[in-house]
Amino acid sequence: MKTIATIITALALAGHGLAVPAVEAAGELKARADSNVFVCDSPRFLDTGPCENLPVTTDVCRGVPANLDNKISSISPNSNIHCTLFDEPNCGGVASPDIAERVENLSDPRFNFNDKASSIKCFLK
Ligand SMILES: *[C@@H]1O[C@H](CO)[C@@H](O)[C@H](O)[C@H]1NC(C)=O
Ligand SMILES: [Ca+2]
Repeated sequence: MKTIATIITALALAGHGLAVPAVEAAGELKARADSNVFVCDSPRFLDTGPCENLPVTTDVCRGVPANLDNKISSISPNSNIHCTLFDEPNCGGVASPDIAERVENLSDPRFNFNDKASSIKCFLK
């Protein structure tokens, strides 16, 4: 037979369980946006290596294409977004500092993320 304490604990846990989906549901209401991030193998967006205009959905992690994996040296998010690079797939491992405008050279000590990115996640400004 359940004691009063067990029932109260169960009710408290159930209350907590209800609160989590409510928060997530609120998050779902926040608009996601499709945008783009321009990235290049070379610093200064030079065409001495491949460049790509990557489609991104805000708040959703995406992988860096194989031809630019561990190679991105310059990056320019669209003006409505800011982005974080990650050195592992699925936005794992080490995260870069926030990238809110074009960065011509990811070797810059403020970023120190040259030739490291394997995934990227962007957010609406
Ligand atoms: C990029 O930044 C690094 C570190 O400051 C520097 O050594 C390198 O010369 C820069 N590359 C270009 C192309 O500006
Ligand atoms: Ca590079």
